[in-house]
Amino acid sequence: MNKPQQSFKPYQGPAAGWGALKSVVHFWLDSGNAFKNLRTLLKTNQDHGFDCPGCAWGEAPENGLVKFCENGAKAVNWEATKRRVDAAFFARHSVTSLLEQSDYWLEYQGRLTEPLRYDAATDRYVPIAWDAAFALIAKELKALASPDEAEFYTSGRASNEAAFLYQLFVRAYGTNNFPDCSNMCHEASGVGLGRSIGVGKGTVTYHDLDEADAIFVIGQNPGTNHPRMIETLRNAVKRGAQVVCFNPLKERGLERFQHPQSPLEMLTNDSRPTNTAYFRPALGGDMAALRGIAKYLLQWEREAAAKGAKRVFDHDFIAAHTLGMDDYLAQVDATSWELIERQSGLSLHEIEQAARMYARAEKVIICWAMGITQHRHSVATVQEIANLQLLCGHIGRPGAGLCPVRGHSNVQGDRTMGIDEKAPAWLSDALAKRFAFEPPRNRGHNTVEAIAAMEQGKAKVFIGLGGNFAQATPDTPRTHRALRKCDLTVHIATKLNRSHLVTGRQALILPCLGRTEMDVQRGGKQAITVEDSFSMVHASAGILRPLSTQMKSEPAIVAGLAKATLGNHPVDWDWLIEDYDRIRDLIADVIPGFQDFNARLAAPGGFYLGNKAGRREWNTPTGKANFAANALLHDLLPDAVRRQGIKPDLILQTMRSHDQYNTTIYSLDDRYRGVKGQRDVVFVNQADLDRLGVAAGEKVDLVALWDDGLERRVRGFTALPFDIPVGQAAGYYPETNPLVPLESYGEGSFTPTSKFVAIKVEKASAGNRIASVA
Ligand SMILES: Nc1nc2c(c(=O)[nH]1)N[C@H]1C(S)=C(S)[C@@H](COP(=O)(O)OP(=O)(O)OC[C@H]3O[C@@H](n4cnc5c(=O)[nH]c(N)nc54)[C@H](O)[C@@H]3O)O[C@H]1N2
Ligand SMILES: Nc1nc2c(c(=O)[nH]1)N[C@H]1C(S)=C(S)[C@@H](COP(=O)(O)OP(=O)(O)OC[C@H]3O[C@@H](n4cnc5c(=O)[nH]c(N)nc54)[C@H](O)[C@@H]3O)O[C@H]1N2
Ligand SMILES: [Mo]
Repeated sequence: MNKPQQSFKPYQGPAAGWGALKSVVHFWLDSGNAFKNLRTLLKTNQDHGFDCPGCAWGEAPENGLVKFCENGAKAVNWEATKRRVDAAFFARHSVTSLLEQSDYWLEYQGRLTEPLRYDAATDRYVPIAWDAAFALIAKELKALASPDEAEFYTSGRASNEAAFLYQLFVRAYGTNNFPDCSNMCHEASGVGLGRSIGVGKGTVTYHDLDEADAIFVIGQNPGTNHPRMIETLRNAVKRGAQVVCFNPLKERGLERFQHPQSPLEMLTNDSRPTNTAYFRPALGGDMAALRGIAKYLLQWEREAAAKGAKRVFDHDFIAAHTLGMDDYLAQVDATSWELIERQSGLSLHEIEQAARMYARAEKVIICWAMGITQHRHSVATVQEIANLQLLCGHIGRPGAGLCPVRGHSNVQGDRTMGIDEKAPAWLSDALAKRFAFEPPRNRGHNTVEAIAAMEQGKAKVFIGLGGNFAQATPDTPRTHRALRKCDLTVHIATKLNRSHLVTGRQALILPCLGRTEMDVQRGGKQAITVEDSFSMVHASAGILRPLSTQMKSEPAIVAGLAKATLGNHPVDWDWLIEDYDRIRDLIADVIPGFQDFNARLAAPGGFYLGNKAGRREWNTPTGKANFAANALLHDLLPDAVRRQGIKPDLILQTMRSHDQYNTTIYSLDDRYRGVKGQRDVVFVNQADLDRLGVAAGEKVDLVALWDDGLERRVRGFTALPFDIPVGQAAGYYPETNPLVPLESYGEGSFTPTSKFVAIKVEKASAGNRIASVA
């Protein structure tokens, strides 16, 4: 691992293309497993292959031989490395010394290959036998005054089988404390869509996107985070559809794309546009922009009605399927153009242009991701997206619908399997009926509440099924202190990360198999299943031989935990994991839509779980789709910032670079933004740099504004002049997470407001990179 050269030079090329190919080859060779991994890459997303451990974008079942993208290839090579982190590694490194290393360095060290226990006396991880590890966890869990004193985190890579067993174990143990990555991600989509259309998932399938004549892409950077979506957008532009982007940054993947698997495009260095219109709103300004679109549509609808011309709204749909339009339209009338313009950061002319494209299209799909969901008013914004689509009947028709583009490759499936702190009544009923126990019915902790509970000493055991809780969550120093207060922290993981080093009084690391690896149980070779953003469920089976016989599959680890804690209650855990078909039979009994699960998996590409709203059936208390009459926020700045009485210098969004997967850092480069060899950077408009008296390349401190008396500061960030709207800043996650206050979360979603942090920019001060909270 060489020390990288730092540079910054705006990128001119298209997305993907030669740069992507070069990058794939680099990570492939660097895995130390090049020969095997070529075979591995070709099995990505194929029938009888494994599901890409990257994003949750779906597949056209009929597509050809190569079904991975640049970033999927990075994810595969990263997992399938030969490097290992074992007892010998920890003999060389104390935990305290490892804490000095970067997140990038930690994961680069390789795969976890044996179960490990933290030994406080030597400050090192030392080997522990699996049975002893399970027994230790069981002892701590049984010693708690209440099951609600334990937190069971899930990251979205866990398979359906692992997730189902996990929730079964945890509920049989007695709690609904299921903080999960979705709480920090698409929670607002789940809550908002649940209220509006009765299902917290997207309504479109892969093929709908090929039929739409307008695709709106809001608050999403698919060139990096869902690269296979770019081809869909390019094809849409090619066939004359509108692709309308709302993003404050000019993201390369939303501008031009060169297909790395098209020899002609590569050799002629040809590239194609991926949008037909690009709007750059204020951070958090999308709801105002969408309200503006609705206001134009309403104006045109009234004009059409007066003239007896073709109507803008779909009145048949509205009458048959919806409730609440009048209240909503009253709210639209009551929203002033002045507020819309000020809050959206767009001119009325731009909003009118977007509204025209919307109104002209017969079939509209709206896609969105973290630019929408990580705000205080994200539930209301998601509902505003649904309002628009309801007005014009763009739900439950081919080529039209709602498309929250999910993050982790099985985050949607984990929720389907019951990883949900708000255990729905149907699930508790189904579990009670199928098994001999009464599941808890109270609401458990989400991620923000879990941190608060650990901070207050109300939660004492933390178990993480994957992920990197210490780094992915907000208010980093505070969250670390909360984790350190625990009696026991346990991480089921593939690779070493900082969460493993932020130990409770006792700590364990349990090494698990990844997607790429063969999983052999008593009943033979096993496959797991996942669900993508389009509700397609399919099987995934790894092909690589695991680095060590000491690694266990996630279902086997969960079963081991459960058996040690509960004995053979409510199921015979050992018997279950001999053959995952048995787990799937249980899923079929409990989870709607999974009847004949094992048989249906045989179909190439898997099966469609179905989506009621996609069939115009509304699983809401009213039995109809609901318009939501939310007022715009009067002011996007939270009260806790305004009360402090200091005007923010900038509003910061925290986002992903091209070479990272959440807290996994593949390299310190961000190709499309022209950044090399560095991550402690802040992108700022030149006019703002001038106003703040900061020179390009100067080191600064970023300080968050919040009125609770705690200091939130990151030090020594390099200011980079960037094409970003005035008043905004952008930095990388997780480096900027110390700036996000734990109490700054979405109304109704509890999602940390990672895309809206009010900051001051100060001259760089001396001290640790992250200032510790007072
Ligand atoms: N390679 C790779 N793939 C990934 C991931 C990864 O880290 N790496 N992560 C996975 C996960 S878990 C997720 S959730 C997804 C995340 O996928 P994205 O949501 O695309 O991820 P972010 O980098 O957070 O990007 C947010 C985008 O929203 C824009 N944005 C920020 N604030 C606003 C706003 O207020 N309004 C608008 N209109 N735009 C805004 C930003 O400029 C940026 O382009 O990707 C998944 N796929
Ligand atoms: N400031 C800010 N914070 C954010 C975000 C943001 O945009 N800005 N985004 C949020 C979002 S959208 C999300 S989804 C969360 C992500 O939060 P998490 O899901 O908790 O984090 P990841 O970085 O995806 O987790 C990476 C770790 O997972 C483990 N891992 C990888 N593969 C496997 C596997 O197959 N099995 C198991 N058991 N472990 C595995 C590895 O040890 C790796 O180190 O972060 C959130 N935090
Ligand atoms: Mo996510």
